[in-house]
Amino acid sequence: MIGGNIPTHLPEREVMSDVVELSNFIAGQWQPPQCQHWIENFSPATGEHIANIPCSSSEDIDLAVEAALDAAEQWSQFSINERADWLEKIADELEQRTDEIAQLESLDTGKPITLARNVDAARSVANFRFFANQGREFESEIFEMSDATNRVLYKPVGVAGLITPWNLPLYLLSWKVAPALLMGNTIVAKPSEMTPMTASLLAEVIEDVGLPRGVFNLVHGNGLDAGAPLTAHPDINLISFTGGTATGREVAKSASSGFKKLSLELGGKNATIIREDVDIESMMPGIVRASFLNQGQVCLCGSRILIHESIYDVFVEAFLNAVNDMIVGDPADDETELGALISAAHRDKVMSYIDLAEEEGGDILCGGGPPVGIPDAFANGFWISPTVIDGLTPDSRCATEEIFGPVVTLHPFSDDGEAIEIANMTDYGLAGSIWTQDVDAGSRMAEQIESGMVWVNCWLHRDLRVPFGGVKHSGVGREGGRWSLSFFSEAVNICVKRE
Ligand code: TXE
Repeated sequence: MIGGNIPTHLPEREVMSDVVELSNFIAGQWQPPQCQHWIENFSPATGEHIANIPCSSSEDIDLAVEAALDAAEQWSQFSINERADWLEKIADELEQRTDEIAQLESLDTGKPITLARNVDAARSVANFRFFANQGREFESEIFEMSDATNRVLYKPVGVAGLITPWNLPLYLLSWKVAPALLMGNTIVAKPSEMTPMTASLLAEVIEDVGLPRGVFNLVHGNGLDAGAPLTAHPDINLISFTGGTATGREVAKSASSGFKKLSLELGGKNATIIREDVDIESMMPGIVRASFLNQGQVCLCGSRILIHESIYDVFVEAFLNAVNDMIVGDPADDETELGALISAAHRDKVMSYIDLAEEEGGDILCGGGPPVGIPDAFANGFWISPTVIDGLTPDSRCATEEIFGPVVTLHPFSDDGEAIEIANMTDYGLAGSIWTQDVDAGSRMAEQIESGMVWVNCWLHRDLRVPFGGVKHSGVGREGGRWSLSFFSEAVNICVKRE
């Protein structure tokens, strides 16, 4: 059962009565935090104490940065093709451990095992393979002038500080590690203190494939004690951060004084627009997925559904039927569609928004609290059943602030113009989706939505070559495909004048 199902064969982890003790991985060595302080990690599904992780401090960050600096010269000497081969080896090794990744991710995050297997584990392997291929296809540009030749070199930036959140732990870490390594950087990674397991697994894989020591360093810990010293460290040249907008603001302040290269993937409050001509039945699975994937804890989730007034009642009835059919429960069960929220604090934050919705005049159409009849084993876990709220104005706090849970609000609109106006009514600008039989009209609307990504008749349909990132308070910069290669390198022009 959950909590007892922790692999015990991993040499770097000490297992004491089912509580795993994780270590930092610095200069190729597994080590405890210098201060010997630890953070307790809990299973979201059961509330059980499952791991102790290093509560690292600036001392550990200093050691990791020093190791990354020491390894930088050697790593930069490899050709991009050789580094692509390393990525491929990491992908192969991760692929061998797919089931273990899925189990650890499901245990650590409370997400359904099928999601962890099909999305988290699969995408983590795919990220390394994708960037390996990008490296092999990579060509530096040449710009000829009548009397000179310009060559563009892509040099490593130096030591990359990678900070990742808890919702898609290895998926997002691998999305940063793969291009950072490919372009010749060395790394200090700090994963979320709430989901440390698969970051340690990645470090094991990196050790197993024999990547030179110090090229990849892992420091566990919380944001203030480990994350902040990492972003402030003078020898960190680049920071790639995915997390909340408030934290992103702190990271940006810290990075700016050192003129570090910065990429921020932050929160979202994305609109799902249902036009009057939508085919409700065939599109409903996609719309429900956009609303509740990973318990709504994906920055791209459509947490506001805007519905044309002419089909409002019909759509809402069909939507509620589909939501009520979702299987909420044991994350380890293959049938489960919705698991637990990441922590007690996050569950309380989401619940506070549900309470606020009632104060703001909202009508809770379903959900609104823990699932009814949840088995005893999960009584101490962090659960909220899928919640649908009607009757809020589109400018209410619940409809404009990021809740990041299994909660959606419903809003009618009268024409495309009003839908766009509502969609753009938040400080966020990450993503959105439009559901319609008129794909031309949908595409025209998409252009007017203030966000980095808009899907028409689909959601989170990802081609890894395309730019990924947000506008407004959803972030700074783009990653994905050549945008990642560009971010994780310094483009240098060499101009040679001919005689
Ligand atoms: O994330 P944090 P939290 C949103 C979501 C959620 C809110 C807060 O709305 O409710 O953010 O979540 C590290 N310097 N998203 O508090 O704090 C931290 O240790 C450097 C959206 O869990 O942003 C972790 O590794 N690092 C998001 C990482 O930042 C710091 C996914 C993210 O944690 C730091 C998660 C500091 N001062 C939450 N403080 C998305 N975009 O998908 C914390 N960290």
